[in-house]
Amino acid sequence: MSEFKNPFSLEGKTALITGSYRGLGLSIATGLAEAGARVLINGRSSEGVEAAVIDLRKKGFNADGFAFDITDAEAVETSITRIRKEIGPIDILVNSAGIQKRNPILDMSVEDFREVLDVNLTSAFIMSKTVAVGMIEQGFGKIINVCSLMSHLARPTIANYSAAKGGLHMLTKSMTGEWAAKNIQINGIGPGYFETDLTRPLKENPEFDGWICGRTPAGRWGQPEELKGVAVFLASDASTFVNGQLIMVDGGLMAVV
Ligand code: GCO
Repeated sequence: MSEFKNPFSLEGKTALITGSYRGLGLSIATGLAEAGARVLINGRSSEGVEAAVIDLRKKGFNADGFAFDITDAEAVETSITRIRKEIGPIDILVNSAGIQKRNPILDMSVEDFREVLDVNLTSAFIMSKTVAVGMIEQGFGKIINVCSLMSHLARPTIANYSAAKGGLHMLTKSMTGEWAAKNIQINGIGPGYFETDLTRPLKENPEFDGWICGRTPAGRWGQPEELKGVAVFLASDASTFVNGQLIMVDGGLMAVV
């Protein structure tokens, strides 16, 4: 009988996850580590990155940290060169970094629009085009873009975030058009409403909390650990013919009016 190879194993793989010292990014990084990957934690805060790496190592995972600004093309180039030299090739890139600056459009500053687009969309362009060079050289790679419910739907006060996440969905498809033939699989994950620091003001608003629980068929908010499985699937050999897709993890919200 042939030896069974677990298609979901990430043993021997190195994954770089942006914005991963907390929130959904940290949960995704933890899930990839649990599947056997060496995980590279990123964020602008060196203290936050260091604390996350220490905690992951305490749990027995193979983790390192690289604090750099993913919106700065030069810093990205320098950091990816350093990672390739100190760690080795990057097999999996997760573009998870994201910020939120809520305001009605008429009250939203151009700066707040630009900053959200920069962190939530342009950073994924910069990171992916930099990391893809090595993936093309080695003949394989995985890019996972953390999109959103807002890649499909809008709601008042988050025009910047929705424009960014809608763009990230199309960037996922654009990367597929150019890199799928190089054996790079590029896909998106679309979280619904999850309990994180970013959504805490919403969860703590009884009216909004009640609306989400009523609007979501599962009747509740998602928990960060519930993103691990789809991230491992898209990062693994179980998805080598899955490309350009956006897999919603939203408790059914997109499926039911
Ligand atoms: C909001 C929230 C959402 C969630 C998530 C949903 O203000 O409505 O911040 O944008 O963060 O993106 O998928």
